[in-house]
Amino acid sequence: MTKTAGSLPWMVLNEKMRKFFVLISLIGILNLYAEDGSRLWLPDSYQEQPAVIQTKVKSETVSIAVKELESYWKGAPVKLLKIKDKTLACDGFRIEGDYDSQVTIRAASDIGLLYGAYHLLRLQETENLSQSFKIQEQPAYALRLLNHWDNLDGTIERGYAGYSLWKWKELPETISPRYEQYARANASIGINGTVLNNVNASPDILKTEYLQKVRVIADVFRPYGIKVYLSVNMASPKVLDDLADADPWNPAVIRWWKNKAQEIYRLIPDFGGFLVKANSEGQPGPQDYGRTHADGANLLADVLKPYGGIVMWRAFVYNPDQDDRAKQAYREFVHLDGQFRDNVILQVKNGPVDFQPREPFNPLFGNMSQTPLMPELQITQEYLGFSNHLVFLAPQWKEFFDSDTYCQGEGSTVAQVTNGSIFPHRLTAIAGVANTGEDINWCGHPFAQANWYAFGRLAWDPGLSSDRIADEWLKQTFTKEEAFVAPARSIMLQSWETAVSYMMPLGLHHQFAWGHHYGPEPWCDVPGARPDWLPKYYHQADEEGIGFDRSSSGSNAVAQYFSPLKEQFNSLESCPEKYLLWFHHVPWNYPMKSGRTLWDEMCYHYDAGVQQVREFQKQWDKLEKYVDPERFRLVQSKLRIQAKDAVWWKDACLLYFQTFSNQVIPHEIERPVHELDDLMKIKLDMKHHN
Ligand code: GCV
Repeated sequence: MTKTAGSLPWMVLNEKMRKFFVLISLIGILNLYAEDGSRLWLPDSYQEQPAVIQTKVKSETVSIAVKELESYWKGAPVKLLKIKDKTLACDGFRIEGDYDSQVTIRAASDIGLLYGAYHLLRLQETENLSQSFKIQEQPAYALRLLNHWDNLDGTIERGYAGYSLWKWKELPETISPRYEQYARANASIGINGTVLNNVNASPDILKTEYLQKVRVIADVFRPYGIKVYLSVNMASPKVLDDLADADPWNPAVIRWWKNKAQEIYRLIPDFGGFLVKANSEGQPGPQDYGRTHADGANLLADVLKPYGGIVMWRAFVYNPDQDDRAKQAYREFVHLDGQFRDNVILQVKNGPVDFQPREPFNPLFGNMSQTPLMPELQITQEYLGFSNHLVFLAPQWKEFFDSDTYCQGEGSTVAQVTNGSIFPHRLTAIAGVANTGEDINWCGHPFAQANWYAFGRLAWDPGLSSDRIADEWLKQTFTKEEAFVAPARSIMLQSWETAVSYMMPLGLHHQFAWGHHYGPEPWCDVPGARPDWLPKYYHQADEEGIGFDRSSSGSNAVAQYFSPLKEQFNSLESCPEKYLLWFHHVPWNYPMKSGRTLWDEMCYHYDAGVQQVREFQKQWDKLEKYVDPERFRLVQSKLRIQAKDAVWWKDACLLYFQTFSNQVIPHEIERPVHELDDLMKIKLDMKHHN
């Protein structure tokens, strides 16, 4: 089914067709076999007798709110009121009322009313709404964005749910119905922007031909409050129009970008702005011409400024010539603090290396008071088992948000440093690298949808607990039955720590195979390869011990943190064990808090990870009667893969590190089932994923 730009599905259905679809969806609901996961967490119990919704506001956005409530709200009449109220930031809303008599949603903007409508429906699905209620909600970050690493040929870098949702070849004529479904899903969790293309950006995205396609997507997203942004390649003027160079100080280059901005805004008046990966992993950038990151960012900021656009400049930079990759973003950016235009925001990955299973927070957070910083989280599971492993990421992100930077004394958490409460920047934002693709269930693994959901909810309110988010998602996605929700939630809440245990416990990081980031290859050695792309660079295992010494006697990365954190990380005794091998090279016999030696503790962690996945399998199997067969079996089969992979990780890492520790694996632990030599021969064909 295709449709014309800007129209909504219910507008194109006549009454007969509507009834037909209601019937079809009823059959769908009754037929558990039809549950393919495409609905996500969105409401599905479409009612023939629409709810009573009153409003005087006339806009496409508010019509969506009305339609959603008419279709799915089962309670008393709802009034949507637009009011002038400074306590409601532009996207915020207030809901007051009683399930049985009257509910009023108030907001200062149309999109606030839509967010209020989705919130009300969420409450209906997840809480017991018999009491009267009064809720006020405001987002923590003004801009809540997804980043798609989607290429123009339809592939997705680090995407594990099929090809891209964006059908560039068909656009602008053909508009996939999924564009609107995508917008609806995002709006339901408060996401208000999306970067359509990969940060490893093709200059082609700025060709007129592509901008016309982007315009059509922007038109579909607009009523849902979603702005479109693009990743741009800094060499675009040179590549697309044969300019002599792409030097940000060259007047011809400046003119080129000015004209491009004008062209974009003529097509898309509310275009959000640019995301830039420059001088990183081979991407061109201002340093190619002896200019700084600030020079590059400011050039783009100046051309976007008249239209209200912003520049999100990434701080993901590293260079093999330097001593420690983890220190480099800080080194390149802190001295530029204060030099960026006010419509530039630095986009910083949560950790100092690269979305590893667990990292301490990036020390840039708290260290650039004059520059707004936006966290970049990775929803797609590049380093956490792709779409095969069940890993709920809210606990990882909570650990990050709640980390105390100490930049203004105790209690200066990453969330506060970035949401404008400690450094009062006008621009606040957060990005998540999307895990969506054209798979029918959007994300590959049914539980990977929970990470998309969790990102939206935490971008709105980083104070929400992982428990609450898991609970909400399960109830909306599967069933409200507590006998299902409680055990499934418990699996979700343990799953991240479990994956860390069987992959890289105690601060180990980047032990992935060359060519893909799925399985283990701690032994990997590729002649001539960049040293900082090899696991050995990170584990540093030798006969003495294991771990990267980032203490004051090593690379001194600890010095980039504020006191008392730097002292805490610096000392072997006070460093939290979860970060131990991140900051220290630790002797194999070092006594851990458990009373075990480091070697034994590592063995226990790997084994615990394996045992926990087996436990997840058992718990999941017990839930069969609550879940439709289709999703039940898919999760079941993926847990089998995860269990096998966990053993693979455990055996590979323990057998390999044992060649250095020369110690036995504690006898009470399950024995390895592989030979190291065999594991070293495994070469996965991951072409599709790279
Ligand atoms: C889009 C890591 C990933 C790359 C990714 C890069 C980035 O290196 O493996 O695929 O590129 O991060 O975030 O720019």
